[in-house]
Amino acid sequence: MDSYLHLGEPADPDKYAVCKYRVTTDLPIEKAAEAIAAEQSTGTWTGISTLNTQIFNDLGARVIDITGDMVTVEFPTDDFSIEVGAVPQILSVIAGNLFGLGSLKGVRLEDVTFPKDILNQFKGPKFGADGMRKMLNRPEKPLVGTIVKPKIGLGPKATADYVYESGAGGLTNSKDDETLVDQRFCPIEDRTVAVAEAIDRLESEGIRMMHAINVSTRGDKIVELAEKVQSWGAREIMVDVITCGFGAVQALAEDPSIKVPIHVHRTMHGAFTKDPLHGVAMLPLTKLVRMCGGDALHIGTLGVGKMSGSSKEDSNLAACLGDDVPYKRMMPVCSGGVYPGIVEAIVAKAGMNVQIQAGGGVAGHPDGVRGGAKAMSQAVDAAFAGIPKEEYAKDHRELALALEKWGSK
Ligand code: RUB
Repeated sequence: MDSYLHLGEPADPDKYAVCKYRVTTDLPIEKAAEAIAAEQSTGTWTGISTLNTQIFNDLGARVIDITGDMVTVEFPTDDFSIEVGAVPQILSVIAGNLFGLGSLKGVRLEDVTFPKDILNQFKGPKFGADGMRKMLNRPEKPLVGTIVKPKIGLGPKATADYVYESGAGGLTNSKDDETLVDQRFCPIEDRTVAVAEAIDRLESEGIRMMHAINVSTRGDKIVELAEKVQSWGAREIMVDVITCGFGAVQALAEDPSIKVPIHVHRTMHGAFTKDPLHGVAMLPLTKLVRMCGGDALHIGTLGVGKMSGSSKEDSNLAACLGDDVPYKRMMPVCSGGVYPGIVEAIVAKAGMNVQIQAGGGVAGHPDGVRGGAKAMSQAVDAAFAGIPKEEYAKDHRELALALEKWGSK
């Protein structure tokens, strides 16, 4: 049998899924690379009598490049299930057993590029960034939002009041936090109805706003819950993609009865994205969420906010907004430790096609939620106009108070 090493052969993105793995090993790196290609396609730890040349040639993964610690492996399209849009099987191929291989000290999937045949199996976002902007009548400025805080504890009326105050202060978006779904202190039906009334009230005052209700639940119930939430007046829903699975996003996006955008939270991603030498980078996850139909996705704050991350997250921006895939653009959401003083820095990195949202950075404002919403909104207006925040704050009291309380970057 031939080797899995095909170094120097050009990648063929029409016939193969091309993956980049960062590998840490005591083995010669070629051996480690071969072990990955073998384990993830036709091989195992020893030679086997059932593997013939045809199977090996047709389905064997190929290591086509090794540069430093980065190994590029391509997987033939036929390694993937013919079932349309089968993310679990795709993940088992590109991000499965290899993480447990004893011969590797660490391995991290950094990127994946799918062939057209696979991309075309997916539908992408129903609304996407442009659809959301249209619904909000906000064509150019960054969307600006909040996460209702405290994360848990407010009842339906207090949540709706928070949303109303946020909209009255100028925010375009608000959302449930990732741990709030249907607790006793805030039943989802009562919350959705109360929030819908608040948003209707804002609309009657000429203000458009969206609030994402978190429908994260068991797989066999999520579409049903989203339908209910929609019938209670929700105009946007939220799903925690890692805890619910990509299939949940896909089921919601592809179900014809769901007619509202899907905000995708990535809670738990840090378990496998945080270690720079082991796990899965955010980029493959971003690509998969867009394929599955997320309309907006958290991508971090590009190294500026509270969650760890770096400017490498720029690649996530491109994966949300790039036109190299046959889908609508997905709204990148910058969130986690955001406050008015860092909005300018986020916009400098992310550009204008972004949703910037703050929880504590709104609810912690000295003037309360409306004041915090105004300060965030003013910070976005300043960045949009290219006016330094300190300058803008001279005649915008709420922004001035926020800069005084939290400083800036
Ligand atoms: C933000 C918060 C969110 C983060 C997660 O609250 O609780 O769950 O957005 O961020 P606050 P990400 O604004 O008070 O920090 O998924 O982007 O890492």
